[in-house]
Amino acid sequence: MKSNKNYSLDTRCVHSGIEDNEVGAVVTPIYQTSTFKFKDVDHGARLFKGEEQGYIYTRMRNPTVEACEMAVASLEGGAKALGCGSGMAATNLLLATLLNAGDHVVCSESVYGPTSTLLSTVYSRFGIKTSFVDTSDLEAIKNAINDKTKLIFIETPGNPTLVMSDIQAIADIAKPKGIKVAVDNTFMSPILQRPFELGADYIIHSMTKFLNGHGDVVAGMVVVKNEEEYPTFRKVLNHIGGVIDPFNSFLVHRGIKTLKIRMERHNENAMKIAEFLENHPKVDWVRFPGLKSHPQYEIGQKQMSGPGGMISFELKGGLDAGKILMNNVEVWQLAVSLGGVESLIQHPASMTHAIMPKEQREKAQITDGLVRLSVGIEDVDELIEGLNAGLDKI
Ligand code: LCS
Repeated sequence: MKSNKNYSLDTRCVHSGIEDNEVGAVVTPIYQTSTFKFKDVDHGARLFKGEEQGYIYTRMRNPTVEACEMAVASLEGGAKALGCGSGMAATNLLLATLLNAGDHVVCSESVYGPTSTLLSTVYSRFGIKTSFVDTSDLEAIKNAINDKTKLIFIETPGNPTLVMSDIQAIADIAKPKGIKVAVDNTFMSPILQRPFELGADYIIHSMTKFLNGHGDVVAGMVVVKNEEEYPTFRKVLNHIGGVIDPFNSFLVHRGIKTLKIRMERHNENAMKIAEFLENHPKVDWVRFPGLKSHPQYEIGQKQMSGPGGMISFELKGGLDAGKILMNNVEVWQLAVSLGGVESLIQHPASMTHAIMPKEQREKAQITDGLVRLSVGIEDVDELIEGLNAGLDKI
């Protein structure tokens, strides 16, 4: 898309990142090459010196990867994006670029398990301390900040509790203190939540989820709001490696074309399923951003344009009932990951968040009986029937 015109998200999903190429291909081709030929020695030297732009080596730049990066940067309204080999690689790139020994991070306590352990077991070894707090509570954030705080990392809605944090209010606390705000926007995608417009400085994605949307890729992305910060991020990524590859970039870029309509269907299906569960006699409680019973319902209404496809709930029979449900559902597949066209069911305490210490899980309200759904785009009545196949057995 050459024009600078501010196209709608619908149009950007289809067209962003597609650049002219020599043969006029409508879709950016897969440049499945590790390296690129120089015209002569001086040309190679100029590229390395940065005197001339061009492709050198795929860890540094690749046209297929760039097309995917441009698409995500465009959708998020950021200056640039950096494709990573997984969502965790994206989080690692963000932390490795921003933090120095002695720095302090404030992180949402309800985050994807490995994000929490990356900070508490890897970055802690380099002298970086993290306070895990309930970031839906602005006072808790203010109390956690100290004069070493460099970064507030929020995941909203948080995995798996769907606790929501007010991005704008958090940016308002951070900005006067020179603290940066990063948002993991994986659960919402740029279609449903726009962190840069709310004051965030960085966005990360596990593109394994909604952005790709088809359960066949592991990939991540860091998006930076300000162009000036991009070269530093690029340099760190070039040196720590962990880049996305051309084929996965192609697949994610293809997935993005249908992101808008997929998110609409995720919203609709999940809303109906959350209401069904909330009214079911065997269900104790449901957490879903679209339900008025959600403790941060108002925050969701303010900063999200849809509730998304993720639901957490607990059955009255706790973990034992949850196991019967998960072992007997139909259509739903018992698997981790999320955000794909296919509906998945899983048990966070023994699966995605098993790596978190039990006390930390309990503090973050990741109860042993919590069941998490990733609602896909199938026929919603059949999804409900599929859940009933398990619920009836309890
Ligand atoms: N951020 C969030 C919010 C996630 O849910 C995940 C993965 C990641 C980052 C890391 O992304 P990855 O490296 O896997 O691409 N969440 C998973 C989950 O809930 N089940 O399996 C993976």
